[in-house]
Amino acid sequence: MISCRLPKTVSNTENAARTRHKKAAILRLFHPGAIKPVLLESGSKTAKQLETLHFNQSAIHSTEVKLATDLKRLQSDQATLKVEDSACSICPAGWLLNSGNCYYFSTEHKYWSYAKQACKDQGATLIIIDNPQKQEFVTKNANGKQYWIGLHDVSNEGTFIWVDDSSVSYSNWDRGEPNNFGSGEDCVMMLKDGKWNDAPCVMNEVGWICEKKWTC
Ligand SMILES: [Ca+2]
Ligand SMILES: [Ca+2]
Repeated sequence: MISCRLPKTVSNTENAARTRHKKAAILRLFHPGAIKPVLLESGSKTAKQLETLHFNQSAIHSTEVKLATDLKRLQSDQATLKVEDSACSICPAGWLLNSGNCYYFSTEHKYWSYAKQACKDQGATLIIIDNPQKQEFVTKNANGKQYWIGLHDVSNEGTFIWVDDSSVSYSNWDRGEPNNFGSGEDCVMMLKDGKWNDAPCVMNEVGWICEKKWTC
């Protein structure tokens, strides 16, 4: 006996059942009970993002405040530097500026070692005249007086050195000088016309010239 299998057909009853099932699934999905957790999770994420944004905003604000403070400090520093810079062209009261150095021509008159110490006390040294331009400057400002300069041969007779122990590369000796006259002359003074003369270090009644670099 031959059996004949007919293609399976979906009955109306099955179709209706499937439709009901789909509807039920959709209703479950959009049921307040199902939507609430989704919304809660979404709200939680948004709150977290807002919190992060707020934190970042606070950090930016703090940075802005710090930058504003830094800017004020820099502007203040700049103003101070400007004041100091303008002071760079002015030597202390009573000193003369020449080629980046300040010079003091004493009104007192003392012996050489006193003069040396007096300059040291002012953060300076007895002048070292190591070029003709500096010589011209001090000659012009000598006002017809004699001044001790930072040259001597105290350590080694006949070998003159400057107070910073440098040797002599430029000189402006008067005629016949240095002559180590009499009982000895180991300290050098600048005569009224700017020429140099070795003289007794203990000789009083001589002024002195101090020199110091003016730095900013
Ligand atoms: Ca001498
Ligand atoms: Ca002499």
